Amino acid sequence: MVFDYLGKLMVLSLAAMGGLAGCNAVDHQDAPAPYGPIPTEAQLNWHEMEMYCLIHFTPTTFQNKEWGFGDAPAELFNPKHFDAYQIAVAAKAGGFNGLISVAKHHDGYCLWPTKTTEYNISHSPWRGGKGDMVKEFMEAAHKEGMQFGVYVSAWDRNFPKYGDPEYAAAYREQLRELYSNYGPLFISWHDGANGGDGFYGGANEARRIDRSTYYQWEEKTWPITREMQPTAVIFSDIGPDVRWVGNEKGIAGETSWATFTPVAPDGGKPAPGFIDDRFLGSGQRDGKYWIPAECDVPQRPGWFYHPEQDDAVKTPDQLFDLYLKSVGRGAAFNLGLAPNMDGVLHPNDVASLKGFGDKLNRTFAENFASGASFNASNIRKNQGKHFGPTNLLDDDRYSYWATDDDVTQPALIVELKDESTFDLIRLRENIKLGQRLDSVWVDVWKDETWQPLVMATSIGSCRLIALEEPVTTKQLRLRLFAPVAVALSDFGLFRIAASAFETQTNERKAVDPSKWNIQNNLLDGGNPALAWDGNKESSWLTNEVDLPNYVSIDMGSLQTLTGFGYLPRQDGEGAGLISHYVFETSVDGNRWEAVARGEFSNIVANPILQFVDFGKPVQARYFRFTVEAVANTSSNRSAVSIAEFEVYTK
Ligand code: FUL
Repeated sequence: MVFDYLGKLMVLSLAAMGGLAGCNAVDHQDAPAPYGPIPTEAQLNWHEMEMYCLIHFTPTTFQNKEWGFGDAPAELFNPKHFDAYQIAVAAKAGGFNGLISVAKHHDGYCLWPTKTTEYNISHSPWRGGKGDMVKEFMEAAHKEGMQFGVYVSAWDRNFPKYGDPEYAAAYREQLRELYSNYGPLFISWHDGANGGDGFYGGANEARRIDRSTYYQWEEKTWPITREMQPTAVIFSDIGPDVRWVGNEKGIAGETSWATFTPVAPDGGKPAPGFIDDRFLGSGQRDGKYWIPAECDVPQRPGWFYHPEQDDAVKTPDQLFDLYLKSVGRGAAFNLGLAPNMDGVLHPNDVASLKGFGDKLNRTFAENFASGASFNASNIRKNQGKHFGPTNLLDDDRYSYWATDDDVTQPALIVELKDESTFDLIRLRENIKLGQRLDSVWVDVWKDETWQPLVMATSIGSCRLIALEEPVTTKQLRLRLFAPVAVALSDFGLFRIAASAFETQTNERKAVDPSKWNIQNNLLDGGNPALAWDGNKESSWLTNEVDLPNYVSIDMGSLQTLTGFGYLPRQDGEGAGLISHYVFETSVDGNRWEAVARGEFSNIVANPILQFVDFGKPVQARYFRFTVEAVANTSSNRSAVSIAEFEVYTK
């Protein structure tokens, strides 16, 4: 397996360096000319992978946080039963084709023995300080026949010189180390979150950097990737090879073009974390570059493991739905895996991955189009062997049915071998020739006439169309629309398999808010009751207020509290998302005790329920919630928004 994989990457790197010619009909003298931007060899490899996993595991796991501040002692990271194979095997069972190690997250802790900072795995008791977790992930991935990649956070909340050129140079050195010692990589993943408060060697302050100039991405940083890892695609908000899809829900736009032109919010030069995000999900039909989307989404609500999320693991059906909305829209599916403090995946995560993999296997086991006969309105130069529709049924993503240059709206009648029932249609273009199709209509023959069934735009590397109801037929027709000759490589019909799945549950009981009265409210404006009306769609949105500021609530009677939950607004708007808070309780409404204080990390990209566990039960009749700061502003005057606020009891 490993050898196959290394061999493949070697061919890829030769191709990337020398422009090795392929041997399919793309190079045929009569092949259509490519249309628009086309993918590189590294991008083709990435398209073919379709699905891979991203593993978040650092001291942050041991702090039950989403973003470590950079101050956790290095010894805290001690996963006694760490098993990279358990994780790789589970991912493989889910059908995933690659693993990405978060080699360093925003907390700055390096999972490999780097020379660039003391804040690294060699100061952990794990493997007696001799361990290299990145290497163990790589070996496990290769053993399971998966490709390997690295995520290295550019933001570093530990590094004392973060913000100075010295850190930017150290970051590049970290990349060099990772590019040297961990085999050929399929991806180098660069996050957009960058700058803000942190430990910074004890400075404990907020630091902002100029996202477009600090890292010299194009001038100095990415050339290192190109030189040392020519097989790797570079992922970031702006590509240059793979773009962020603009959300952490795992969903690309219904229409999602592989072509895209990144621009900064001010119309100027973009950078990771500094981009006009309006077209990240949809791409642009006339985009200047081939920069397809990657849909990243955690398997649980958060990227890191939190015991209270054990019952919120996405089910196989949910994962399959995300697969349709990512891979099925020409993007990749990057699923976040979160090992627990032991260093393995929780049984719910393992079971869900297995259920998802089984569902995929069973769904795609039978292609009802195989054995079909075709009647095409046109075949390029009448050369059925090279450009005929039977090429749609082989497993080669680059063999294809093509039309003559002046036939841009062809039709294809498909006569199935047997009458069949299906609810999933797969279409693929030969993307070596670009993204050519504007749209495709699928019709079925019913009641002696052609009836339109469904249509889709942006076909590209893979388009999966799930039907609302299964359809039974023997004859279909495709109508294709393009500005140039078409080059369709695949047509498949499938039946989505059912799946059964059960998680261990972990119920939380919320205190009844109908008895609540506001004791004191310094968060003026809006309707506070919308924050405890049970409706996730409505929010309490205040006026601009000075921060920090608070609201205090009388719950009407003494309660035993175990934690609280803040659900950020769910309407996709960014205003008023709380980033820092204090939660206090009181028995008499006069004397207050702080029971929790902290950060709601990653609230902008992933606005999920923020659950805070108090660690031990607290008796209180009153609680006071202080908003210390909101995300995405350095001003201490801002609106505040709360979709739902809950406090939990035993
Ligand atoms: C985000 C980060 O801020 C999250 O913590 C996580 O790593 C995710 C994959 O990317 O932008």
